[in-house]
Amino acid sequence: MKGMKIEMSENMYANSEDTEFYTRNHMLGKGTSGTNRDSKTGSRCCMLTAVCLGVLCAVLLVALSLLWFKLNTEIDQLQTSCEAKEKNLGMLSQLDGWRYFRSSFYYVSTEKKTWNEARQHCRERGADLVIINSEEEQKFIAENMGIAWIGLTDMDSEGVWKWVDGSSLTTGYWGSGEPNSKGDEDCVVTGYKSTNVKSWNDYYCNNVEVCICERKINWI
Ligand code: 2F8
Ligand code: CA
Repeated sequence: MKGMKIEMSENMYANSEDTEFYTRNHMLGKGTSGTNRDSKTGSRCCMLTAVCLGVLCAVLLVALSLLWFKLNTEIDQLQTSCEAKEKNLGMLSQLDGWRYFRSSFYYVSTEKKTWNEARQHCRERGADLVIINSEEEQKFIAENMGIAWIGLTDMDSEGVWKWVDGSSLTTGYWGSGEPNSKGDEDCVVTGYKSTNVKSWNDYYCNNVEVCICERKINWI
């Protein structure tokens, strides 16, 4: 008897859970197969999201490709126009004695002057004595110009070589045994008795020599 009672009450609970499930789904309009429909709706949602993502990726890919193509075309055009400008500058500079090399114009004076006078001569032409920043630049100068003043001096502090813009010397192209000043050779010439790249000599500033002026181009 006691066992039957327990069974009956369990059935009652089971029935009441069924009723609750039916009522809830009925009210929601799902009927008894709601779980099935939920999963169908869910997978449709997933598919839609996947399609949307796919379309988005494709659009992005096309946009990036177009942008890449446009940038490359513009870079090519700029390069061509820069090359043409450089060529024109090279040709123009030869007309009035200035020579063009890697964003600078160079000019060798015809008159011989002391280092200070030479610097003044360059400045009057919107330039200054040459500052040599690379081996390529030194090679260009060594190949095209003879012995001449450059914009390097230790007149402010013996043995401390400074360029005319105040920057320190990092790489020097000194000739063999140079610099050898005992305090009286504070200015520098290039091409001293040599056409080698390494041809600098520290020299008396009051000697008279031709000079190399450099005028940098500001492209901006
Ligand atoms: O006139 C100064 C000049 O004299 C010599 O060159 C001829 C020195 N060279 C050597 O001692 C190798 C230069 O250093 C010096 O500046
Ligand atoms: Ca010397």
